[in-house]
Amino acid sequence: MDNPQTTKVERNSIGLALSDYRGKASTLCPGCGHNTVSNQIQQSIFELGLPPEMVAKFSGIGCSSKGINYFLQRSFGFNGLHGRMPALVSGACFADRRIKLLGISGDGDTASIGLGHFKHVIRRNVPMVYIIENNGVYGLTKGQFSATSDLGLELKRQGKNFLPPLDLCLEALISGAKFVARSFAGDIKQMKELLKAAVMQNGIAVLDIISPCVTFNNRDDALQSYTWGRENECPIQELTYVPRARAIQVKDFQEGETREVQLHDGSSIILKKINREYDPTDKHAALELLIEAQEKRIFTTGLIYIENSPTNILDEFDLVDEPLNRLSPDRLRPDRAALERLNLSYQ
Ligand SMILES: Cc1ncc(C[n+]2csc(CCOP(=O)(O)OP(=O)(O)O)c2C)c(N)n1
Ligand code: SF4
Ligand SMILES: [Mg+2]
Repeated sequence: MDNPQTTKVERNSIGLALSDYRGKASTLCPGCGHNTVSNQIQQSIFELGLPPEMVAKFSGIGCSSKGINYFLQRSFGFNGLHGRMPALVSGACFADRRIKLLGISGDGDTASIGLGHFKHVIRRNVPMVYIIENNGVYGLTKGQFSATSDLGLELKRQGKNFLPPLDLCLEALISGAKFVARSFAGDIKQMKELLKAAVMQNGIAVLDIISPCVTFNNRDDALQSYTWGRENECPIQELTYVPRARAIQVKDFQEGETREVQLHDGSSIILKKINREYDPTDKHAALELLIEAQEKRIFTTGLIYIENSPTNILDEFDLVDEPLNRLSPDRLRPDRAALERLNLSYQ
């Protein structure tokens, strides 16, 4: 007999529970922003109804890069070298074009040692979601300044940072990224909707998430701290990702206040204006927004730029849809017997 006390487990469109998308228990500091990002990744892949086995996650080195262990335990995964995650994803995308590729990186991993790789993976439009968990320090090696540390940031053991920061959204935009967004670990609703849209993008999607390091860079006045983020975040829109199957039911949004941007698979993202007219399909407006944010220290979050990407790097190559590593032995050519005959002929 059913126990009436038993609570029903929520299932997604393919019948899986959220627990099917979990990873190992996190070993990061309690309160680290990276833990929130991991949670929202598993939540968004669950809500999208993607089988975990159709996702592969890659990273470099850093607390952020350790994060791939803490979500989607059933997915493929590879923890690589510092700053070299893009090279791994670039190789992997050719193995099976149906797999969704997630790259997790830190601001040190991307903006310092890996900047060249970051820019080239964008230029090549590798179909992936590139997530930077940006805390403005090298967390893993005990809090040195990174290339996104704020100018004038003072840290206990480092002194004062005298170098200006790089803005990774700006770098992504000028390198040709067709999806550029910024979010904040303290704004989980926005982050989740952006993650879902990013996963459904056809080419590269870059998501710079301000993800505070509570151990080395969380003073209230630090640009990448929770307090500063909560008090200063200026979202440019309220976002809702609408899957293809539900597109028809989304007519309750008021025209004029909202804007729908279609993604290549028929799903869309609904953008509800907050406090300024902003068109995320206008690259010049996106550049202006980012430069203004940098100059005036405005913590702008949301979908900064989107351009539908009908093709990506894989379309430049004559690839079959079904990857060779998924073919059963009886469909391989030459077959085993023919290979053996060939080998014998060389003896
Ligand atoms: C080639 C190389 N150089 C330096 C290091 C040392 N190292 C490990 S992690 C790291 C920086 C990590 O910072 P970030 O990417 O911002 O990640 P976080 O820990 O802040 O999440 C550095 C410099 C390394 N592992 N390999
Ligand atoms: S040192 Fe910082 S970045 Fe690393 S786990 Fe702790 S809070 Fe997170
Ligand atoms: Mg960092």
